[in-house]
Amino acid sequence: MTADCLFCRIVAGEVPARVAHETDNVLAFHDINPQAPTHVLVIPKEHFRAAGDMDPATAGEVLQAAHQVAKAEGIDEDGYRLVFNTGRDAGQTVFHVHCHVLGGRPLAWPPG
Ligand code: IU
Repeated sequence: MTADCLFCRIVAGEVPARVAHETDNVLAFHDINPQAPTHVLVIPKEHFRAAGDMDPATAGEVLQAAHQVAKAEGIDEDGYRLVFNTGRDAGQTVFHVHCHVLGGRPLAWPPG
């Protein structure tokens, strides 16, 4: 736990979140400012700054959970997007790695 990290505080139950999925190592919750009909964030409970900092097992669990969220939300058949914003140019604002699960409408490409 990193005391000044918002997502660590969500994992600790100190900040409320609408949980979509949880395992021993991973938590998924609905984004507070959704950009699509389904917008869920999947995070490892352990604090890592960005995607490349995760060990392979944790990264795999995050991806597996993201797919389970997509199935549970009913967006797996029409399609969905997984996004790890990494660093300033990508617009990362919370420095506890999170996988955005976006779907429920056609998503434009390329991203802005
Ligand atoms: P980013 O990839 O670091 O830009 O995404 C951070 C996300 O965290 C963003 O979509 C916010 O809406 C979301 N979020 C949240 O769900 N709850 C919060 O309290 C805060 C940010 I601050």
